[in-house]
Amino acid sequence: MTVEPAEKLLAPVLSAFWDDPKSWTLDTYRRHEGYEGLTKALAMAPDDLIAYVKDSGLRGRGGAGFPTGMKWQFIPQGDGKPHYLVVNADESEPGTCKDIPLLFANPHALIEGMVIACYAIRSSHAFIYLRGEVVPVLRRLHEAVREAYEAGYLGKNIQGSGFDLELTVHAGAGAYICGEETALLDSLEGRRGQPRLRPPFPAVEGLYACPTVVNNVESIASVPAIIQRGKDWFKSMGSEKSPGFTLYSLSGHVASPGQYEGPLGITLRQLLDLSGGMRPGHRLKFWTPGGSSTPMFTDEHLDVPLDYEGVGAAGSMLGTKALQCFDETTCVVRAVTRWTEFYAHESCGKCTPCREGTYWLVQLLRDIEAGKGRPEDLDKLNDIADNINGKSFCALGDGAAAPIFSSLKYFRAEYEEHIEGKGCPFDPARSTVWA
Ligand code: L3W
Ligand code: SF4
Repeated sequence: MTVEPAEKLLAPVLSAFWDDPKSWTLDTYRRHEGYEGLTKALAMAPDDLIAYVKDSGLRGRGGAGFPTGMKWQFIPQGDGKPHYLVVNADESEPGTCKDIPLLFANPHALIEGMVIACYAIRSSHAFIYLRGEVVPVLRRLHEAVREAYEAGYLGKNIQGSGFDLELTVHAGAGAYICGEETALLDSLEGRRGQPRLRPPFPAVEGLYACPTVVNNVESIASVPAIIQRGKDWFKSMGSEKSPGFTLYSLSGHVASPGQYEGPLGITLRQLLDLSGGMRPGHRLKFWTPGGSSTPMFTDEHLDVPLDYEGVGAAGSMLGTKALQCFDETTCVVRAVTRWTEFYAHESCGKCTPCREGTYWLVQLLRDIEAGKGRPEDLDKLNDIADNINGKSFCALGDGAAAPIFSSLKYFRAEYEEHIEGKGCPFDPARSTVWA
């Protein structure tokens, strides 16, 4: 696995020893301060631990950036009900490739973080909901959980603290919608994965109708380092409202795709400088800051700080920090068509705007790409996306609308070229781009 640290800016944390031989074993993890954060955490009172994570400013790394400590604080205490922690490892957002590599190379960071989180929210049973297709990761995770039980980091009376925790690894069946937290809970309960109405949020009524924290893999895996090295160390990186380090997935027409760990607030220009830039002889045309569900950017946005506020102010969302970069040889209509086909395929069908709207978007986009588009189709695309956005039951609908709006905003002329020229200007048979 290739890990290119953003070394000029920050020493890597979660990816610090991914290149060590057998980086995934307990022995290697312990050689790198593994489970020392847990020892410190178990010496704290649970409420103090929650307050500490809240003060660190850690925000959810799954897409929405919700404050992690605040989410833990929502779990009612003294309610007599079981509490659960569910880790969302159903990584499926197009372009996103950071949780799976993290689990493959360093699974104990997640397990340690889970024990700390469960101690804080007073949960005695935790679950990892893993994307089912990644069988090698599933095997490695099972092995790491076995090691943790054997070493007394899981099970009864963890490290002599009197705290007990059982951890279950569950493999999903490969539906994108099961990455939506409430669909994930339905799937984990054995039902068809479809989003639930919120509120009640999972923190009040989640798994088996009990208070449940659902956190992304990277969010929980970041906790041990925060406890071990301190919240001030964490806050010394990133920006005031988006502190800390994070994993970026860099993909597409770049010289060195891979996972890059750096502070929040770094720019794509800096990441490209560190990683060798676009592939030789080509220039950036458009990119996504957080997967295809986030509005696309162009080369005018290279200096946007990659934190929640910076990306938001520039008109998009940080999302999963999946930086998909496309050069001038890419047809934006074709890229948007492929993404929209994905959303139409993965739409769970529960609500009409998304189920019907994504279908019609695909029909229009395919026609335009094939040279059968009409001038009025562009307004129709916009109208359909407008009827999906904010009117769907869950965030998948908004995600499907995002590339339509943003591509029409920045590349309307390219759509028009397809319609007027009755075909794709990037088609090798018609184009000078490929010559
Ligand atoms: C208790 C309240 N809890 C909010 C919790 C809520 C959830 C979290 C964020 O979508 C985004 C989406 C995708 N009491 C609460 C509360 N919460 N208010 O906070 O909630 P929310 O609704 O802002 O976001 P979400 O529905 O969880 C997540 C975007 O992420 N995304 C895709 C992600 C894909 C992956 C992946 O493949 N690994 O993560 C890309 O951008 O569009 O906007 O926990 O319960 N009052
Ligand atoms: Fe299902 Fe799409 Fe509606 Fe979400 S927006 S509930 S995925 S049909």
